[in-house]
Amino acid sequence: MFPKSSDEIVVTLDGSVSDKAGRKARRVLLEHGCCLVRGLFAPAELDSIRDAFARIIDLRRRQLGLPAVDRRSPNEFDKGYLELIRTDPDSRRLMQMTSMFAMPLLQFGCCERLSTLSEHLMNTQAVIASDLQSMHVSLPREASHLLPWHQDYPWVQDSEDAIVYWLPIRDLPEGNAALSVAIGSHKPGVQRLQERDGQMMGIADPSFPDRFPQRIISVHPGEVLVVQTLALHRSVQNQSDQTRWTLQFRHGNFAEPKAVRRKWPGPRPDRVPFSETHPEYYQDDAGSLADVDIAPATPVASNRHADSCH
Ligand SMILES: O=C(O)CCC(=O)C(=O)O
Repeated sequence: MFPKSSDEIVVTLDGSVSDKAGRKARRVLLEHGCCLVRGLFAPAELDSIRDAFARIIDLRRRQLGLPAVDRRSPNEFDKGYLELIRTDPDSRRLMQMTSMFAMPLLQFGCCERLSTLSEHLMNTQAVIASDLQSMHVSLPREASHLLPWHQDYPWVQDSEDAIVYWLPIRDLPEGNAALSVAIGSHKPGVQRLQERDGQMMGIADPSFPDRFPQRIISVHPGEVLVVQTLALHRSVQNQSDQTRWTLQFRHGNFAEPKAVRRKWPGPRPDRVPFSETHPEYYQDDAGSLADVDIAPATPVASNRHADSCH
C-alpha cells in the first residue's frame, strides 16, 4: 500500500522549518512513528553526493584496470558499479564502508536544515549527530542484504526519542525507493532482543510487527523519510533495473532523561554493546532474561542481518 500525497504522514515544508511546520512534523512523528518530509531539499542538492560516489567508483575501477565510464545523466552516476562488483565482489563492501565518509555526505547529514528539523522533532536544543550514518545499497531484484523488522535504538543507543533520516539519492519506479514501517509500533517502547548464535539479533515474538498496520512508503530524491528509533521498519526489495542507493542519518537527543541517566551510551568512543547497557531488554541464547525487574513488556526483539552497516 503506497501513501498518497494527502497521506497523514506527509508534512510539506517550503525550504525551511518554521515553528508551525516543526510542531506538525513532531505531532505526526509521535503519532505514527514516521513522517515523510517534502519540500525541505531540492533533488539537485544530492548532486554532490552522487558525484562523490561516482568518483570513488571510478577510482576503484581504475585501480582494477577497468575502463573509465561515460556518465550522461545524474541517474547514471553509478554506471560501471555493477561491472565493478561483478569483477571484484569485495569492492561492494569496500564501497559501502568507505563511501559513507565522503565529505558531501557528512555535510548533508549535519546541515542546518536537518539539525533544525531534529530540534523540532525531538523538542531539544541538544542534538546528537550520530557517527553511525550509513549508506544502504540494494541491487536490482536482490533478495539478500535486506534488513528484517527492527528498531534502530539497540544499535545506535543515542536516546529513545532519536530519529533516523532515510533518503534515496536516485529516483526509482514507485515502491522501489521505499521502506516498510509498522505504523505506531514505537509506542510500546524498547523491545526485547534475543541473542542467536552469539549475535545480537533474533525476534522473540516474530508476530509483533503484525499488530500494526504495515506501510510501504515510497520516497523520492529531495524527500526525507523520518523514522522514530523505536518504530519497527524493514527493507523493501528493489524490483527495479537500477541499484538503489539510500542514505541514513541518525540524530539523537542528549537531553532525553533516560539517555542522561544511562550516561549517553551511544555517542561515546567506548560504546559498549546493548546487552551490557540495557540487560533488561536482552534475552540470551538459552532464552533466559537478565535478572532485572522490568514492567511487563511486549516480548519482542529486533532482528538484523549480520552484515548490516550499523
Ligand atoms: O534501507 C534499507 O533497506 C534499510 C535501512 C534500515 O532499516 C536502517 O538502516 O535502519
